[in-house]
Amino acid sequence: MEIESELRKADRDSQFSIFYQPKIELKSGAIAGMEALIRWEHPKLGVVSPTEFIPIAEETGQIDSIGEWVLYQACQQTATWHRAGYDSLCIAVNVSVRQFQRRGFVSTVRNILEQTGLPAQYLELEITESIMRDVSETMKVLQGLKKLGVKTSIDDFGTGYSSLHILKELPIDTIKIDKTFISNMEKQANRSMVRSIIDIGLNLNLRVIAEGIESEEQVAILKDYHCALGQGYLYSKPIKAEMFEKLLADSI
Ligand code: G
Ligand code: G
Ligand code: MN
Ligand code: NA
Repeated sequence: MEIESELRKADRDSQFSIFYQPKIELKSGAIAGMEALIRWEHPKLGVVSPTEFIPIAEETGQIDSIGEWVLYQACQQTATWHRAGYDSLCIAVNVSVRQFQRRGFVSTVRNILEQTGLPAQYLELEITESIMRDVSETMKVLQGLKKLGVKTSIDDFGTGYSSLHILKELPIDTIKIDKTFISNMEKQANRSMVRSIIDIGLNLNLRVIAEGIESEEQVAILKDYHCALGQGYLYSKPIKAEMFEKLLADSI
């Protein structure tokens, strides 16, 4: 498979980069943090989307080292921004199930925090609902991360293997409402769904973030439902670090 072998050969530091998409406090409009999203530009293949290469990397196991690379870069960049004065920014990093369940994952995270100097409470790991398939293993890892002080979030919430019974037991911090619910909010049924998800989150003392926000109408509804945080093209697409710095400078 071409992608697999090209991925193996890829010089990370020259072909991979990380884009950042801001997370916004809906009430104030302030930037609360950002999500790190990997980008791969191959000299011949051009830009390869993560939706294409991440599943392959998950199958082959390459995700372990790619994921570590992302985590390190994202923590290092955030620590740099903290030193520049933006010291309340939180960084969210996507973690594949395979990576999350790999032995030693918690130590890897601890080492990266030590190496980069980023305090643990400013790191959030985004994992999907499929981690709920192996509750006892998931519980151990989540407890290890919690002990470290790292935050965790359930990404694409509402689209996957989800059990409210399990959700209630997991030591997580945030649920991230999937963008498919947000994009269809002009329909009453979808609005009710969004409202219910937010209420579940609030009742479980979790933070709730809506992703895929593209209009002011959506923001107004989400604020009305007491959703604290949002993310989406209305605010910004995922952008390069230099562009993100401009956004930070302009937002003061
Ligand atoms: O940025 P974009 O919308 O193209 O991302 C597409 C998909 O790739 C999303 O599901 C996103 O979570 C995933 N993705 C992006 N960066 C990473 C990463 O660093 N690690 C993992 N595991 N998934 C990522
Ligand atoms: O699975 P995950 O939530 O990590 O994926 C994030 C993906 O969603 C990224 O590829 C990002 O580019 C995309 N995304 C972010 N905001 C929006 C938005 O407002 N609209 C749409 N359609 N996609 C978005
Ligand atoms: Mn995500
Ligand atoms: Na998502």
